[in-house]
Amino acid sequence: MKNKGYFAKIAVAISIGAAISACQPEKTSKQPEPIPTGPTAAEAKAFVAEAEKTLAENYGYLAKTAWVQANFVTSDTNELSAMASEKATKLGVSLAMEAKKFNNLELDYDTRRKLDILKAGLVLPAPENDALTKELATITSNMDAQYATGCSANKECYNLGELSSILADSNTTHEEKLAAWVNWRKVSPQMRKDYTRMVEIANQGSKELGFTDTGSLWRSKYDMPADDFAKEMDRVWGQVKPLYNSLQCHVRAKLNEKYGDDVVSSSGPIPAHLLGNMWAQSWGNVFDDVAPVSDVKSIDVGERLKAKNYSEVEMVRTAENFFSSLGFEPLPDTFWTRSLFVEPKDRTVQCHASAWDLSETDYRIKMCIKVNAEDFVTIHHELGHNYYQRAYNLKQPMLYRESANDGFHEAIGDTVALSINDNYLKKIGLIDEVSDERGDLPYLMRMALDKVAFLPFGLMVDRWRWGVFNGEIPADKYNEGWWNLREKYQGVKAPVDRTEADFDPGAKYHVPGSVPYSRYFLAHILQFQFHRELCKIAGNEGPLHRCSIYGNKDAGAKLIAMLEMGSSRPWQEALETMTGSGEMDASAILDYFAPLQKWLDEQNQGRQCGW
Ligand code: X8Z
Ligand code: ZN
Repeated sequence: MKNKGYFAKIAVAISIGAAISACQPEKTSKQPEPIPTGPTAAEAKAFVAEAEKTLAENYGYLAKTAWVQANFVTSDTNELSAMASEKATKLGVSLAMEAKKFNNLELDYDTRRKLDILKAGLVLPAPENDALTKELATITSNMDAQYATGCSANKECYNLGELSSILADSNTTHEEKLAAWVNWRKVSPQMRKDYTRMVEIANQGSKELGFTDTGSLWRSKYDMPADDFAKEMDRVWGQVKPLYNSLQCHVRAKLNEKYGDDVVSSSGPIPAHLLGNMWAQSWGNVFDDVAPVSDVKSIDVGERLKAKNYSEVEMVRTAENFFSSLGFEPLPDTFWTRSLFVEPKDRTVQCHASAWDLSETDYRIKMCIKVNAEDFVTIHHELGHNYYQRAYNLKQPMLYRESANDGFHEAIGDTVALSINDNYLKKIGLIDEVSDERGDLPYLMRMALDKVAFLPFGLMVDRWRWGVFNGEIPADKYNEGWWNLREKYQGVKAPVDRTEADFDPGAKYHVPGSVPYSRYFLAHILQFQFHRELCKIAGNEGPLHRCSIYGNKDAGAKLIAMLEMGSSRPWQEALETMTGSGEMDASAILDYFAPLQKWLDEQNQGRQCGW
């Protein structure tokens, strides 16, 4: 599965520590007291081998329990899943503790790297205490189920898909949008108590593992010191912020024109319910309100899919075909029989899209697909996870069966989806004509509304969690802290007064689900770096947004080679293999949007930007 962190990969606690300590020499009274010696390099190696074996043996059970829970959300599956995750956490903690014992040894590269992976593998470590481990597993499973079910404490239930459609529709009134926005946030206040407790327990667990808090544990997974990683994100954000500010400024001006000063001010943050998305994280749905005027009609992929009567499964087949065109093997038959593509009518499922590897041959996605452009891209996103999983599962030992860093995992499908442009759509018969350069600005605007608008959201979610975990945002200021960051980074504000009776972070899947979010920020930068490089390999000479790598086996081979590395080398090396440089670099996204940036700057002349 691809959302719970490494130790979601494991199930049953088997103490391998016992086997290792049984190898210590026996003491006898006749011999002199031996000088106490620490563990040896050979023991470290043996421990790692045993850990990989244990993890592999236990992976399938946990994965299947989680799959069943996400596909049939009931109190029973919830309980079963909590039991499995409790055992997995215990095993994860015991392996991490054991791994720490080898801290001071000189070791070969792989043994050291694998020990480091074991030490930082958990997302929410519990302390070594049975009751607390059980409590943590229970509250996290409960929050997950509450989000999937969409019911408030007083049993009013909401359908996120339906509410999202109201926000996405540029013809609904702002009052209707506000009601949809507020209603979804009635689901989360009940999570606040559990969330607070979760933070306490996970922090205690993180401390036992030697981290100052859980946020520091999360930041330590990037092949650099935790503090440097936070600075690295800031550096990259600094590169793209001017582009974001220009976009925010233009969108605000257009929404101000549409709704008037009483609803959208022309100088402050934008009310969050008017940006076409439940969390104002990507703004593609306000395209019609903000698009450059052009004499060529801009292609709405969703409309084309509907016009051609695409089914949900056909959308997935089309995405598979793209990956096949790059040289990836087709997905196994079981992918098609075991995945969930359409929201079932007769039961509750966790509709948030995800991709799963249940074994080395069993890959699936779970998605409540709608026939629209956004979901078409998300399907590519999810398949990117599956192809990554298969690539490293077939080449790497258990502890390297992960992406170079979690941002890489999130970037692969998106990279491929950057090639969904007119040139590609014509090749697959979805459109008849490729538009000339008059179509460029509208196309870039569509892309920016999704990709550039996302960046500060991708950054702020974990700024909030880091603050929560290190105590800078105390439990009685969770909501205030959330909206301060929303405003600071995104220039977006709550459309109505919020108080600490609300728990708005809980209305975003990844918060109750404890899925770290920095990965998406990284992915939104990396995918443009990958795209630029793959386009170069494909011999593209035109602007980046007109390049499609569809059908290019050389680009595919480059991509596959990186995926097969899994997490065996530091991510900087994986990046270098792919792009020739190990630096995360926003110049690719800036290159891509350069024509739009120019246009936005012209539009914004005379407007007061910033908030
Ligand atoms: O959660 C996802 C994927 C699954 S990893 C659908 N994404 C983030 C979100 O929906 O908030 C993709 C983009 C950001
Ligand atoms: Zn993803």
